[in-house]
Order: sequence, then C-alpha cells, then structure tokens
Amino acid sequence: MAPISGDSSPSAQNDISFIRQSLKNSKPLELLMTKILLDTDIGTDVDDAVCLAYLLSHPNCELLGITTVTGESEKRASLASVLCQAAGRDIPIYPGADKPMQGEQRQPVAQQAAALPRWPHQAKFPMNQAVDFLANTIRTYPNEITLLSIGPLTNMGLLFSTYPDIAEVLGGLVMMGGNFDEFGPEAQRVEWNVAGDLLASEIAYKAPVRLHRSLGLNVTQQVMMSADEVRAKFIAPLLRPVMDMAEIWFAQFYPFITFHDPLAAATIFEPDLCSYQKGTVTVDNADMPGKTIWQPGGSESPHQVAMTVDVDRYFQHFFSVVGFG
Ligand SMILES: [Ca+2]
Repeated sequence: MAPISGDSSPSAQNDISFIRQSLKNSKPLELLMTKILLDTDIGTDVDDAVCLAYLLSHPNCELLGITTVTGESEKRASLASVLCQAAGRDIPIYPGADKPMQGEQRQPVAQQAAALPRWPHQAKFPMNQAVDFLANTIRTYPNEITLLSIGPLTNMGLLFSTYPDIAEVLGGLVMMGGNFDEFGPEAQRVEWNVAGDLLASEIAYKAPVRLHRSLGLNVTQQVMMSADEVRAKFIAPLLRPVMDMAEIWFAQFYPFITFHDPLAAATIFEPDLCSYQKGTVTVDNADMPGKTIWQPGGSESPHQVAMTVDVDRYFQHFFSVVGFG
C-alpha cells in the first residue's frame, strides 16, 4: 500500500501539505458520524472525483472504503487514491469488476488517468477482493453502513448475488442511477449506470435493502455548472487535483459538470435537499434496454426515488462542505 510520488517536485509537495493542513480544522463529532462505502467509476465523468472530494471534506463522513468499477478499474483506484492522499487519509481502495456481468463494456478507458503522473498516488492494490471487502465491512457494522453506488452497477450485482444475506444487514443503498421523469422532455432517456450492466442492475433493484434510494437523471440533470464557473469556484485546496481531472473532462467531453454523483452523496447527510416518492423500479431489458420503469406505490414499496431537488440549497451545502478557499 506504499504510495508512490508521481511528482516529487517542491511545488507539488507544497500543494499536498497545504491541502492536508486546510482539512485539519474539521473536527468530527463521533455521534454524528455516518459510515459510508463508496463504489465509483471515477476516471471518466469527473463528477465522481467531485463526489469523493465532498465525502473526504464532510466532517460527519466516516469513509470506510472505496471500490472501483468499469474498464481500467485499477487506474480508477489510483485516481481515488490521489484525493485520499491529498486529504491525508488512509482509506482502503479495491479495484472491482472491469467487465459487466452481462453485455459489453461501454466504458473501457479511464481518461483522467492522464493526471496521475502529476499527483502522488497508490499504484498497487489488492486485486479481485472488492466484493469480499464490501461484504466483510458491511457484516462488521450491521445496519450501520450506507453503500453509495455512483457507477455502473456491476459490483452491486456481484455483491448481492454472491452474498444474498448482505442486503438485510446493509443500513442503506443510495445510488445515482435511473431516470424517473415519466412525462417530461427527458422521459425516454436511458441512464448510463443502470444501462451499463442490465443483469447487475436487475439484481441491485431486487435486493431487499431497507433504504433503497435512487437519484436519477430527472433530478441530477438540474444540478449543473459551466466550466468557467467551476474554474472560478473550485478553489478549495482539495479541489486542486479535482480541477486537474476536470480539465481533462472539459477537453474530451463537455464544457460543464453535472453534479449527478455528489448530489446522491449529499442526500445521505441532507435528505431534505430532494423530495422523494416510494414505489417499485424495474429495468427494461426488451424495448428500451436499461430504461428504468417506475411504478409509484405505498409506503411499504421497496424503492425510494428522488423527484425534485432544491438546486440553490444544494450548491450552498456543497460549498459549505468543500469550502471556498
Ligand atoms: Ca459515476
């Protein structure tokens, strides 16, 4: 688990020291700590890195471990370690499945790995142990852990199919996934994480977790920021490596960030940022493969999906956690 230094120049080292110093003011309150496991496809859309920086900055987040998913999962683990090391945190990181349970891998490359040489990071990881790590950690803290899934659902599918007992001892499953806009202009849009592995997504939605929450495109698409605004506002020290990764995203994909994943994370600590409905989610595997099918229901329904988001309050919350500088 020894870190390697991609750049040991004095300026880079000074950056890291400054970032760590800036985070020391956060004094966790033991009673308010929330235990979280993060499953992420960090390395393609930059919102995963934004989400991880948020979790590392939140004074009430006890991040017990990180697993990665989709192609080049080991490079994605290294990218997660950039932020953990910058924050001065020793958090277990396990590369997970780099191929879907079913279908082709539609996300084979971790583009942001181009930033790795510029930041200290971990390069070697325990391999083929991600799902066992998740199961063992969840069993160690029964009913206490929130599993935050912000990538295609392969690791979730493997977890709940390999260890069917896990769903009942998991405190909650919060996912960025799906699209629950039945009638609006985006109604027919298929969401990437659920569509990325249909079998795994079906398994994840059938898992009998007590709190089973989805943040879909119908809310996450509303939380956006242009590249120029991101450059102006992402000045907190831990956001420096995030900005490095974001420039790769801006150059190769879109000149804005949609805060899909960090919104999902924020609802763990501030559920009132969104409103929700209960019902049942199934995954279409015929007409529109990967489209979530939403059936509203009563309070005993298995799934909770977000229906509205207070965008202004969300951004106030986000920057109150990560800081302005
Ligand atoms: Ca993601």
